[in-house]
Amino acid sequence: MKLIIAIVHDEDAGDLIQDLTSKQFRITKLATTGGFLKAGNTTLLIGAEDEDVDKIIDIIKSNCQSRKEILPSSSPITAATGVFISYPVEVTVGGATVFVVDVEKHVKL
Ligand code: 2BA
Repeated sequence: MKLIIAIVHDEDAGDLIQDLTSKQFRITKLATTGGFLKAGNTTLLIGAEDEDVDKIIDIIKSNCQSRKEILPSSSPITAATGVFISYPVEVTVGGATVFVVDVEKHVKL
């Protein structure tokens, strides 16, 4: 068994969850925050049989698109001008960031 940890954009999460659950995959949704942008994203925990992993990754791929996000960034106040300059930085976020890890034991009590 594997645990798939998928970090996806909040806007893609609803359709992805709908698609996964309609195909009988079990998921847990966590509200998470990206360390770099400090913006909300969604992390899904998906316990899956080994033979389903590629199928699930395909479903994630078909529901999650990459996006450009603008990160406001500021230069320090310069001694010469005393001016605080703000300039945007563009980063490309996702599709999805996916980790697949081995599950040593899975029990339901
Ligand atoms: P964030 O950490 O908010 O990162 C958002 C996007 O900012 C990243 O998109 C990447 O394009 C850029 N970015 C992140 N760190 C950067 C850095 N040090 N320098 C320059 N650009 C940087 P993605 O790579 O698609 O990541 C989307 C979200 O997935 C991340 O949100 C984070 O929550 C998660 N993530 C990505 N890689 C991870 C990893 N190795 N471990 C844990 N979480 C990860």
